[in-house]
Amino acid sequence: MSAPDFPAWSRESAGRMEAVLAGLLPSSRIAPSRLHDAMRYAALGGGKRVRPMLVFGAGLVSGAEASRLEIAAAAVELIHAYSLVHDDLPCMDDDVLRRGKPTCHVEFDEATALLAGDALQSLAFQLLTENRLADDPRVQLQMVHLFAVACGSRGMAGGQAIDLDAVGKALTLPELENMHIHKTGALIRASVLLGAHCGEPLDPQSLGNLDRYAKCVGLAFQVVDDVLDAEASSATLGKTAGKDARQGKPTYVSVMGLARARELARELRHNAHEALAPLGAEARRLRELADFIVLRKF
Ligand code: GRG
Repeated sequence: MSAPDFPAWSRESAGRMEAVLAGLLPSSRIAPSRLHDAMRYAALGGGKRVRPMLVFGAGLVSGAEASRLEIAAAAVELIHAYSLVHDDLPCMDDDVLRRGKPTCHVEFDEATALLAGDALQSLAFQLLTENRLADDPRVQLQMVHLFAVACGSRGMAGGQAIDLDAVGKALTLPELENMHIHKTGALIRASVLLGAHCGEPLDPQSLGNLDRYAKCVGLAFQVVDDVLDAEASSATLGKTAGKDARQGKPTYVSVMGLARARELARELRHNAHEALAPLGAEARRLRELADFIVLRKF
């Protein structure tokens, strides 16, 4: 039987992620119900599930078992969901729309949203430590470590701090890139590396190629996000469009203009493909994901 095309594969992957998360998240029937309800609200029923797909795609390169990849993908998506809940809070981006529905603090309340984000983060690490993800426990420890670094002050949370500090400032291109390498890129890179480590050990060159790919798609993701923020409607994006410009946040579009930002996304896609070239047919889904990230309309 031939492999499914990318739309079918991505639909199947997103559906699988939804089912896995629904089974792993605590039930709303269990106390504290309101907190569990908010966690499920934030993590289920929406999102493109790009990061889980990167985990699955990288796992195909290293021949990883599906059950291991599902846990790694769930951990990454829980961290992503937590970051969105906290990012939307009044003390940060103060947003009311996410994934086409009211943000978590609007649907529940600020304190519940804060706790839901905290608990989603803890659950992610719980999953990585209570399930076998690699044959060698030292590799698994290394995976938890790289994930913790990617989420923390030298990764996503640090990127968010740089972002908050940048409001109203004119950043240079290297400064903007540094912010996004941390804020968006770190978790995307961790997704690819976690997926790869779930399988057979890869040689350092292959791991290096995957890392280069991840850095390119991480940056491309943000460049495209900025282009869409400038071009698309809130209805298409499922979140408030045009907000960055209104808040005086530097973006790729404000720093280099729309045409050059589009060109940069194309260059990064090309570089991502180049990084995958030595990995052969097993890297097909990662190649298609780079295309999806750059060509998406939402
Ligand atoms: C609060 C610690 C902390 C971090 C927040 C990632 C992040 C840092 C904030 C998200 C805000 C944002 C809009 C960032 C730009 C890029 C991005 C991560 C967009 C949202 O990701 P998608 O498009 O969302 O993958 P879906 O809903 O499809 O999962």
